Amino acid sequence: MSNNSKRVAKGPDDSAGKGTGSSADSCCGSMNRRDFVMRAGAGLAGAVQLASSRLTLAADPEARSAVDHYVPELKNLDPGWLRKLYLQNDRTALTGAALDTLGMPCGGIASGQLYVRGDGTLAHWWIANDAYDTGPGLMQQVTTTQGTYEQGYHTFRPYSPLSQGFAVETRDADGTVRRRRLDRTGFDDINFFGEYPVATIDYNSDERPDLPVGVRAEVFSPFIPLNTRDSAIPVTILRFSVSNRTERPIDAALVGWLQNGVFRGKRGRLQAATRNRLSRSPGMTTILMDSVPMPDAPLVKRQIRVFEDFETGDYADWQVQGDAFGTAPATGALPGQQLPPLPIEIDWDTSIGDWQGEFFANSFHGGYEAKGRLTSKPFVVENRYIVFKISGGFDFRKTSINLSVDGKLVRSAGGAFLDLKLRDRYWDVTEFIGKQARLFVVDAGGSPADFINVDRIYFSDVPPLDDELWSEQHPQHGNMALTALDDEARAWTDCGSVDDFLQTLADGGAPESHAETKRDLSDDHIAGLGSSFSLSPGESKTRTFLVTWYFPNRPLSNTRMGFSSQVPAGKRVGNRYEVWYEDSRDVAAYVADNLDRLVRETMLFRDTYFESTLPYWFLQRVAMPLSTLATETCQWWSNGRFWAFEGVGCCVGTCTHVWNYAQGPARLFPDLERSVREFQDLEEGMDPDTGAITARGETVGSIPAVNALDGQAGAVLKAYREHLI
Ligand SMILES: [Ca+2]
Ligand SMILES: [Ca+2]
Repeated sequence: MSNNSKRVAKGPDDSAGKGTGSSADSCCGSMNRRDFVMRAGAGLAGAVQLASSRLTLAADPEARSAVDHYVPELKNLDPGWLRKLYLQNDRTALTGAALDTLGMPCGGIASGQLYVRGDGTLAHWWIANDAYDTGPGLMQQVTTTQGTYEQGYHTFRPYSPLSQGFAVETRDADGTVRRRRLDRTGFDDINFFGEYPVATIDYNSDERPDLPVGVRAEVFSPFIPLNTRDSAIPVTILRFSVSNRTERPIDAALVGWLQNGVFRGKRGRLQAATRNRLSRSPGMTTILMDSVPMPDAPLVKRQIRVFEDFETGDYADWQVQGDAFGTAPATGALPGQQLPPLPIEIDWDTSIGDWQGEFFANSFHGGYEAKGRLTSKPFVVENRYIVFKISGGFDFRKTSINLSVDGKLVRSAGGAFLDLKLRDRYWDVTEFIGKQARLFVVDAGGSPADFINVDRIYFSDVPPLDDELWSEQHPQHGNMALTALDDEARAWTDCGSVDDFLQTLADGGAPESHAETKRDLSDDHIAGLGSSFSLSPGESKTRTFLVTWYFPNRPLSNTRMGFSSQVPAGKRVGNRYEVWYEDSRDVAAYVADNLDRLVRETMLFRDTYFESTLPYWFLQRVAMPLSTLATETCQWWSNGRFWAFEGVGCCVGTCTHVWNYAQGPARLFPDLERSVREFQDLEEGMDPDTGAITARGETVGSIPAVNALDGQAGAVLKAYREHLI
C-alpha cells in the first residue's frame, strides 16, 4: 500500500480497535467506549499519535480531502495488489515460522475451548471451565487455573499445559524402524491449511526425506449448520491418512499420547489422584481420564524459596540499566505515580499498595517517561512455580516481568487492568525444571501508564492458591478421554515419559499394560494408544482418534467486568452437553456411532463454502469469525441459553449492541440466537413496564445494568430476523 493509504488508515474511527462504541453503554460505566479505552491506559499514546496524524493530513495538500472525509478519493493502491484481491482459488498453505504462532479452534462450539496449532498439536486447553475470561484485548494476558498466559492482539505460540501428540512409525521387511513425531520436531516442511472448521496439515521433510510414507492430518470438530447439537460436541477429531510412497509393503503405526489434565491447576492443593482406565468396545479403544479423592494423601508442603523481596533496600543482586528503577527499591508510590485520571467516576481504588515488607522495585523513578531494566542473576529452575507480586501498566510488551530460559524469552507478565495493588501472579514452569534461567523486569514505555512495580519473587512446588477439597461439584471436576477408532489398538494407561515411551516402542518393546492406573495429582500421568496397519505399495489408510471431554460444572463468570477473577463465585449454569452425555467416553461412543455422517456433513459445509467463486482470502476471512463460537468467548448453558463475552473477553453478558454485529450464528445455528431473545432480551433483560431492554444478561457486581439505544434497536431487529428465519 502507498504511504498515503497507510496514513489514512489511521483515521480516528480505527483508533480504538473494533470501534464499536457509539453507545451510552460501555464496558465499564456510563461513558463512550472509545473514550474509555483510549484514556484508560495504552490508548493515551494512541490519542497523541492520532492527533499528530490528523495534523499531518491537514498539512498535506494531496490528502486534504481526507480531513473532510477521512477516506480520500484517490487511494493510490498498488494495481498488482488490487488484482490479487480478485483471484479465485488462490489456496495457500501456512508454513515455516507462521506455524509457531497460529492456532485454530478445533472443539465443538460453546463446549469449552481447544486449539490446533500449526504443527497439528493441541493447545489452549480451556476445556474444564478454567478460563474465566479471555481479558479485554488490551490486556494481552489471561489468568487461568494454570497460571498467567498470553492472549489478545499480538502473536505468540498457543500455550499447552498438557503433554499431547502423535507419532508415525514405519517398519520395513528388513526390520528398519523409522519414527517421527507429527510436529515440528519430526518434520521440517509442514503445510497448514486453515479452512474453518477443518485444519488440514501435510507433513513433509526436506532434511529427512527417507520416511517411506506420507502423512496428512485433518483436525476438526463436527460443524453442521442447522444442527447445533452435533456442532457442539466436546470432541476434537484427528484423522490421519498415511500413504505408502514406495514399491514395497510397509508396516506402519500411529501412536498418540495424552496427559490426564483433570484438576491439573490444583496440583499440590487438592488431595486427589488422577486415574486412567482402559476400555474396549466394538470399533473403539478408549482411555478414560478422571480423578478420585485421596483424603489421606499428603498435600505438598507449601515450601517456598524466596528469590528476591528487595528488603535489603538495594539492587545488589540485580543488574540495573536505565533510570526508571532508580538506584534503590522504593518504599511507596513515587511523586506523581498514579494512573492517568479517568474521565468517569468509578469507585475503584487505583492507589499503589499491598507490597510486601518495606521495599519493592518501582520503575517510576524519574516519572513515567523513564525507561530501564533490572536483570537478575542466573539461576536454575528447580520448582514448578514462579510467584511474584506485580502491578503497573498492563501492556506487558512495554512494562513487564519476564523469564528467559537458556537465553530465550519464555514468559512475560504485566500489571492488571486499572489495579495498582501488587497482586500475586504466577507461572507454571514445570517444563523448564533443571534449566538455566534469568528474570528481568522491564519498563520500555514512556507514556503515562508505563511503569511497573515488582516485589517478593519466590519459587514453589504449589501454586499460590487455597487448598480445596475434592468435590464432584467443583468447576474443574470432570473427565477427558483419548480414543482410537480401532478395537485392537495397543493401549497404555501410564506410559511414563513420552520420549522413553516412543523409544521403547521403536525398540520393539512396550510399557506394561494395565486396565487402570492412578498417580498422585502432582505427577504427570500420560496415556498412549497405538494403531497398527500394513500398507501395500501405493496404498493409503486412514486412522481416526478422538479427544473428548466432559466438565459439566460451568459456573457463571460475571464477577467484576469479567476479567482478573481467578475463581468465579457465580452460580452453576452448566454446559449444554451434560444433557446429552454421561461422560467423555460416552461422547466418544456417540461420535464413533455417527462418524460417517458427522464427517460427511462437516466436509460438505467446508467444501461447499470454500469452493465458492469468491476469492479464497475473502472466504477465509469471513469464516474466521465463526470459529469464535468454538472458543471460551461463547457458552451454551444446560438450560439451552447461549451466553457470551463481547469478543476477546471484555465484557460479560451477551451485550446487546456488540452482538448486534454477529450475523453468522443466527443463520447457521438459529436456536442459539433465539435463546438469547427468549432468555435475555424478551425475558430477564426486559422491563415489562417500559419495554426497555438492558444491555447485558445475568450481570452482577460492578457491571451497571444500563440500556443501550443501539442495543435496544438491535434487539427489535434481531427479534424480527429470528421471526423471518
Ligand atoms: Ca519487599
Ligand atoms: Ca516508564
